[in-house]
Amino acid sequence: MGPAADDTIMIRSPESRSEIARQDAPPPRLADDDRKRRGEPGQPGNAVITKTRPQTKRPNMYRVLLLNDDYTPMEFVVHVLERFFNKDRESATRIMLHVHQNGIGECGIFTYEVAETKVTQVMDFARKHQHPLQCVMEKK
Ligand code: TYC
Repeated sequence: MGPAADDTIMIRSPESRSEIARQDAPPPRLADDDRKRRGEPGQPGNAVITKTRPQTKRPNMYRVLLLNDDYTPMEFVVHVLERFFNKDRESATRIMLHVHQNGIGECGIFTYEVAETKVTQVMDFARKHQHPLQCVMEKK
């Protein structure tokens, strides 16, 4: 069929053309497994479930904490926070004073292996300098 008798030609936007294409098109052909899953008649066979699910579980996180004691010098604790927890002097001092006044304080939150490494590094460093500083981790 060509143009209408009055020679009017309708110009359609791409959107309305695709609307019509969708109405006229046959339903999409189903793969064999789709027919089986929908319980339609077909060849008996071995259906393999291929549905996937995003594997994006968040890792468990661990707080690394410093404990207060009466002997470790304040300056040593500030140095530990700068060296192993990448704190600037101001935040390191704030955290050290928090531990000094409250008995315990958070240095950072990490995945298990990173937290474990930080605890080991701090404990080894304190022992090497003969300070009784304690560092622990706890699951969030
Ligand atoms: N309480 C210690 C002092 O007065 C300082 C200190 C702070 C020690 C924090 C440990 O985790 C600590 N010298």
